Amino acid sequence: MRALKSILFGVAVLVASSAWAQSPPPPGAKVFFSNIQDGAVVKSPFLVQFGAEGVKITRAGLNIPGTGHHHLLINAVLTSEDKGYAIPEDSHHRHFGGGQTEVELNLDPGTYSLMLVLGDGDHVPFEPMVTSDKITIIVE
Ligand SMILES: [Cu+2]
Repeated sequence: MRALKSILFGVAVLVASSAWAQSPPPPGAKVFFSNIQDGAVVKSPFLVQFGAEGVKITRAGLNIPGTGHHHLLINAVLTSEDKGYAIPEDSHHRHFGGGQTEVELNLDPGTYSLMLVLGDGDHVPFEPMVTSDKITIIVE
């Protein structure tokens, strides 16, 4: 089932990559970490909560104006080359296509960067991108 899901996701990414343009973000949309700050020292497992303003967080696939869903980048960035494409899905790019607004992370000890990126119903970042600040955390 997991394999089928990732194949289906891959197909969706291919379709999204070729067929959909980027949409402008909802006016004034912001995303941010609401319970963790830059420089935080934590122990796994720990909860990361995603805040949003000016956008309604929904599940993926709806494509209703004014909505989007969260993506969490862990030790990753999106560059200008990623613009216009669906955000990849892997351990560094986590999708919350169910409309989730938090996640419990279980990371090995180390230093990590975390950043939120708001995506549209097709998992494509808005243009201009709506992201949180990129924060650095230390997992003990
Ligand atoms: Cu997504």
